[in-house]
Amino acid sequence: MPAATLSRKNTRKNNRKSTRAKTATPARAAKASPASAPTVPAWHVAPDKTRAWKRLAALAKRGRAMDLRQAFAKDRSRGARFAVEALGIHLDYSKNLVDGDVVDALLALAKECGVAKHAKAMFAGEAINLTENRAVLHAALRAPKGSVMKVDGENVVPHVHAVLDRMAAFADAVRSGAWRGHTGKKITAVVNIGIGGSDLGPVMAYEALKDFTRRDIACRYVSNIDGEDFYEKTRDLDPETTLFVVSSKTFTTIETMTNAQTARAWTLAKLKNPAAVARHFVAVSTNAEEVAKFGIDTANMFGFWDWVGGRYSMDSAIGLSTMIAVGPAAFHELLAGFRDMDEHFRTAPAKKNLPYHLALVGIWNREFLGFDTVAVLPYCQYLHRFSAYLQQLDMESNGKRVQLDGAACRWQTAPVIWGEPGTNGQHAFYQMIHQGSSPVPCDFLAFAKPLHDVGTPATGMHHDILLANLFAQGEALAFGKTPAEVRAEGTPEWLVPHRTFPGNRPSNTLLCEKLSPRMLGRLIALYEHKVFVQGSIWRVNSFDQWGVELGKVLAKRIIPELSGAKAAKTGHDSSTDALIARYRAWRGR
Ligand code: G6Q
Repeated sequence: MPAATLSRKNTRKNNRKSTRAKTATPARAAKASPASAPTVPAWHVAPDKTRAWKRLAALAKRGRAMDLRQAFAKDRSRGARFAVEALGIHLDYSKNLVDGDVVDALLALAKECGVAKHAKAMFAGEAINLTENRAVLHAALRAPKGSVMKVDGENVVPHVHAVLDRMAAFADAVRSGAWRGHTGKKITAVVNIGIGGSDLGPVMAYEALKDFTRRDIACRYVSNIDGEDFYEKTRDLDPETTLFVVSSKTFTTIETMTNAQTARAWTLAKLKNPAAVARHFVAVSTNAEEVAKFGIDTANMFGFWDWVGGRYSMDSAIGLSTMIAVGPAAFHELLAGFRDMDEHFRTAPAKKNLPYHLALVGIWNREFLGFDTVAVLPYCQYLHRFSAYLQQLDMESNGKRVQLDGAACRWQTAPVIWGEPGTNGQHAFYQMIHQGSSPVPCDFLAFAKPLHDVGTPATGMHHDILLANLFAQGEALAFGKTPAEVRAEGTPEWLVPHRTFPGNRPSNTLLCEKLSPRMLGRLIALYEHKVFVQGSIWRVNSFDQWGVELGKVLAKRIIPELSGAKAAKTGHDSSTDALIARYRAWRGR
């Protein structure tokens, strides 16, 4: 028997075994939104009802007038005083417009708002996603084997590890070549089809951990319904050596399902035989029924659970492409990093707690100083998708305007998150950050030790130049350049205002030791918990996303109006009607 056939048989056997394991431990049935409003725990105090909030409001005037040059001159230890370090991550928030009173009041705010109690409820598997009556237990995805984390009285950790073990067996089979395509060839390209939470995390992680990936298997990510995405990502691939991972929690998302159908047709156009689907498609989903309907053998399905939100799922089976890329051992290191940060968040006192500080300074900037956006600026090319990932994590979680009980928020919630890697951004939009009319708080992020120390003292050491730029940006934003300093350089008087830098522009610097799967896990969990602390204080449900629904429903109605043979009487507003008519005309319909 040829080796390929033998190993294919073995993999089938493994899958059969693991399917049995999966069905023996069924995923908890999805719950529906409760019919009547759930009770919000009494300790979930609205922030503006706390003493700390009033204190912060009183301190805001002082914060807005703060001069960072003076603050640093007065307190030589400021850089060390307003910094927290844990797990190889040094967070310096001293270049924000804060003083000891502000930090004390922010910590008191977290306490009065019951953040620790809320976190305890989350880790205990309580249904803190109140509008959907679901537990929020992404922390269980990285819980160690043998530990206990319960949802509805059931320990979910064994289920998590059963799936992780199946993923590892599958990833190893693909990596070793034991898993072959329909015509017996080795897989050389893995294409993840997914969108939103089923895409952004896996892409970000693949890019971030590229140095840890094998180069003989390329991973690509198709998300957009725009056919150009599928076209470009597959145009140089061979169906015989391509494996599609269809990643969709619901398996009903129009973009993903359409791309998956297109991928199926693309595969069968060459391989002809529908039996090829079983060798070239696997699914990651909570919906076995839809997976089977699509034609994927549920033996090739990797499950997760309704207590994992899409944007918190990259360390679940949604990370299958990541695991294939970096291997099971490195994926487990990534999980260990998440776990390190979970433990730190759960157990470190708020005063020394990284997620608390990042979150609290953010609330100060957003609410009390009135800054609307945050730029996340990694000085690391491998993290070039990190800001895009955080956009969803932060804005889909906390971009809400009503509280848990439906009352309007009387405070600002999620800022706009945006960013690009440094130093590229410096040559693009930093002008606005330094001299624009609205200050933009920045999170600078870098690793002290490079993965590749490129350059020589003679040609220039890339990493030293990179980090020097990062430190310089924080300095320039905080301390600026006064008109007197500009004049002292002999600048003509009329040019002085143009060349002056106002300073007092806030930034955090996150200096980490070295990028690794473990460090990446720590960083992602740091931001997950930062978002949690903020959502908790803002008293919003960080785990639903009703705001994405309306557009989807309207699009479904418009699709036939665009493609129908005859223009229908659509009855939209005059703007939408005219746009539809123009589209049809230009498409010759
Ligand atoms: C994330 C959101 C959303 C979701 C996508 C894809 O928290 O719920 O971004 O991940 O809409 O959904 P499916 O995985 O169900 O296709």
